[in-house]
Amino acid sequence: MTNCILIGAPVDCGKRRRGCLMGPDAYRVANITRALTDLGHSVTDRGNLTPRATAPIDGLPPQTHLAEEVAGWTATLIEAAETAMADGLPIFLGGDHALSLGSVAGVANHAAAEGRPQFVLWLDAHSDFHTPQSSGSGNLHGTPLGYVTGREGFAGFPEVRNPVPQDNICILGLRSVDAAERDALQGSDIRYIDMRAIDERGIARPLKDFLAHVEAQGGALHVSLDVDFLDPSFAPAVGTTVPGGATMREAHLAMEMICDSGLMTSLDLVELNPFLDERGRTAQVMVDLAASALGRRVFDRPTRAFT
Ligand code: HAR
Ligand code: MN
Ligand code: MN
Ligand code: MN
Repeated sequence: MTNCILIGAPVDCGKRRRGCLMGPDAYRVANITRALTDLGHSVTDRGNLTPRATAPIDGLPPQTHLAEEVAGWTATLIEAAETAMADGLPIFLGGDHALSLGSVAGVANHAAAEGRPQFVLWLDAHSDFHTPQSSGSGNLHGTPLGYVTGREGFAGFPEVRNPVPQDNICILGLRSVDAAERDALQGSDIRYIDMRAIDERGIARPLKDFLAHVEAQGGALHVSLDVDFLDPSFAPAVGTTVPGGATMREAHLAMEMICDSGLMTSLDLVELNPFLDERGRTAQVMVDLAASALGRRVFDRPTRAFT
C-alpha cells in the first residue's frame, strides 16, 4: 500500500499553445483517485498549486516565453515536492513539462537529505535538455532536464541545490530532437533510447538495464511521463504530437516493469491538453498508465501456458 499524494500543477507557461492548465481537473474527472484506491492505495488530493511571484529576470534571449512565471512555478513545486516526499509518493498532475523543473529539483533535494542518489526516467518524444540560450523556440517546457542537471543559463531561477547527475537519467521514446539538443546529448552521459532502438531491441531490455542500475545504486526513481511519449493515434491530446510513438502495450509494459521494480518514488503526468482531447480518451489512457505503474494487473503471476 502506497500513500499517493496528488498535486495539481496547472502549469501552462512552458509553451505558446494554451490548454494544459486544464490537465489536473481532467485527471480528476477521469477518476485517478478511484483508479488508485481500487488498487488498495491511500490517496490524498492536495488540490492545485499556484505559482509564487518572482522578480523580473533580465538577460534571457528575447524569444524566451514567460520565464518569470516558469521560475515562480519552479519555486512552488520544489517546496511542494520536498514536503510531499516526506509523506508518500507524489503524483504531479500537469500542466506542461515546465512543471518538471520544480518537481525533479524538489525530489532530488529530498533524496539528497536521505543520502540516496536520485534517478530520472524521462518518457518523452523530446529530450527537453535545452537551456534558455540553446532553445530556438524559447519554450521552457523544452528545458527541464537542462535545469535539473545544473546546466548554466538559468540565472534568476531557483538555485538547483542537488543537480541530478547525467548518468542517472534515462530518456526513452525519443523521436524529435533538434540539432543543438542532439549535440548536447551526445556530449553528455545521459542514457537515451530512441524509437529506432525500441523498434530493434524492444522496450523491455533497455528499461530493465536502467532499472537494474537504479537498484544497484539504491536510488530513488522519479518517472516523468509526457503524453507525447505515446503514439498520437491513441493519445491525441497534446500540443506537440509526433507520429511513431510508443504503442499502448509498450507503454503499459514499461509501467508494469516500473511497478515490479518497486523503485518509483515520484511521478509526473505532463503535457495533457484536454482542449485537444477526444471524449477524454487521452486523460483516461494516462490514468490507466499511472494505475499500471502502481500495480494494476490482469493476473499477479504470468498466465499459465496451454501446453
Ligand atoms: N525541442 C523543441 C523546442 O525546444 C521541442 C520542445 C519540447 N516539446 C515538448 N516537450 N513537447 O517534451 O522547442
Ligand atoms: Mn523518502
Ligand atoms: Mn517533454
Ligand atoms: Mn514531449
